[in-house]
Amino acid sequence: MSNRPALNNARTHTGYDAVIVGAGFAGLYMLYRLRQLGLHVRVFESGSGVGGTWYWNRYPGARCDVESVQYSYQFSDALQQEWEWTERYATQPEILRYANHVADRFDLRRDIQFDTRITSATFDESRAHWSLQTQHGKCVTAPFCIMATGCLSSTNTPSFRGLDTFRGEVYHTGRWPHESVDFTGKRVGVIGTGSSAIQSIPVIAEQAQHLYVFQRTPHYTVPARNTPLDPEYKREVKRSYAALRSHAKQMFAGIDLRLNDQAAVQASEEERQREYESRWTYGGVSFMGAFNDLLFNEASNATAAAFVRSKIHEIVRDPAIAEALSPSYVIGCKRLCVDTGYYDTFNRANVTLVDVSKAPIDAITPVGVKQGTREYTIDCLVLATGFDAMTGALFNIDIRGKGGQTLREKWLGGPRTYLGLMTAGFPNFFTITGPGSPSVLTNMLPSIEQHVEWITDCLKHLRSHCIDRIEPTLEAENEWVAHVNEVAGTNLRSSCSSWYVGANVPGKPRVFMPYIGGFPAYVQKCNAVVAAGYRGFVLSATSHRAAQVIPAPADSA
Ligand code: N01
Repeated sequence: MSNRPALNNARTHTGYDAVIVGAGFAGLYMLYRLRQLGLHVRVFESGSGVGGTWYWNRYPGARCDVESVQYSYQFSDALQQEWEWTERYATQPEILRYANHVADRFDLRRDIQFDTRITSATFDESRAHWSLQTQHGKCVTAPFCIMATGCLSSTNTPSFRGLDTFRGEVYHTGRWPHESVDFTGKRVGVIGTGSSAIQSIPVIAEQAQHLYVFQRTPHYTVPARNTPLDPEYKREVKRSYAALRSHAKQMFAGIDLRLNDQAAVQASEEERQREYESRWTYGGVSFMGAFNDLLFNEASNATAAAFVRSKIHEIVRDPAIAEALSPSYVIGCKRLCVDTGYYDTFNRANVTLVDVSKAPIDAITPVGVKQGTREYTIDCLVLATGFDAMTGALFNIDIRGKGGQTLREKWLGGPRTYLGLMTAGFPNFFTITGPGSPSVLTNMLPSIEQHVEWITDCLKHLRSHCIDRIEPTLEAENEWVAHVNEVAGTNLRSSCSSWYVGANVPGKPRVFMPYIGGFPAYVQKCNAVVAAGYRGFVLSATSHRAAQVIPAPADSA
């Protein structure tokens, strides 16, 4: 055992200073930082390898829609200088190679236990530690429990009648097999038309004998314009990485994007068309940066939505299919998708769009998908039906805080956190990119790094002050939840049925889960809380020290 100071007197010989659940980008970096702090840490990962979402989401065409030079860690300049991204948007295999490279480069694997799902986490008040149970019946203890379980990791499989009777293969985009899947000569059905479907449909269509796309709601998508990265561009990025990263941190989504600080309603029709056209040609999510009011003003938003609809009608030859593919709700409300050849795929003779918006899928039969009296015969079924976002992965674990209260009970009406980092009644329990933080509305990598660094600094602070317990006050939490809801109410993103509000999972409370105040403002708030001595948190020592209560200020929001 090393001579580093232990964080908690209650640590047992079987215990760790901290347990991290998940070995995706959040878990890997958390392990790296806590190890640097000298802590004895164990990571538990249900998969057989690192990478989290990029370990599981291996569906055809999977790639990130944040540009590769930005969707990467920045904590190590040596790492960002040595790693070579090959394309503007990295494919899933390339991102997974990167995650593996990070794990090896920083020698992280020796503290990660793979193929081990955590089934429960219980706070033991008398010993002030967390007891975690693995699927193999083992128990580990640690004073600190850190959830790096991801925002989009618990898959959503709708309860289609007869699904278990289907005789062909069923795949979920979020749990794609590791072996290669070949659809050549097969009749394939894809249910869903979100980001995962929009990326996989053009690739599956090229292989399949026939592809049926079952669409409940059309999603807006813009072209990626993916391309191999030019060596000179890469050299330039590497020369100026620090400036790029620091500029990105000042941007709303933590991404260095071209934003136009002009309102769409103030621009002329001609200016608007020019701007939208230029962004359509450039490609990617910067389309929504065309004007600064697209997510705040319905009339402005309608101009961008109409532009995309006009593009769909330009690309798709059959006007009825083009119309069926055209969304009518606010653009950007459901997450904007980024595609390569999606709309054009519907010009293929071997692709059929099936509208299930008015007449839903009745059942899956042994040989196909049934809608009313019509049955679509297929050999393979792809469920691109998304995730139980933000809370699903946490609820899959039986988490119990003080007094045996479960997280499920506490969040019955929707997630309640302070800063998306902690929740009252669950001391020493952290959620990396948890609900109530910007997370999924931003580039996940800088958001992960910011949370990991905040938690690391927090544990360092506790140790240097001989404090072994931290928990938000209910008052601070209530104020934060109210602020998160208030900000969401001002943004058009909360105006439709999306996974942001839990609408895709029957029975899930309709609450806008991420914080939509923007990355820079959020970081400022987190830093201000620390500068004020962990305002809104109760810091206490289990034994001889009196609790320090730092009250939440009126302006904690
Ligand atoms: O999931 P989704 P996803 N009957 O929830 C449909 C990230 N991501 O995996 O819209 C019929 O968006 C559902 O229909 P509707 C990204 O943040 C990123 O595609 O609810 N259809 C919808 O069409 C993304 O937003 C990347 O009416 C049903 C689809 O299934 C998030 O993950 C790539 C149904 C689900 O779409 C989730 O994306 C991929 C039913 N009963 C994902 N139930 C990149 O970085 C659901 N649907 C590029």
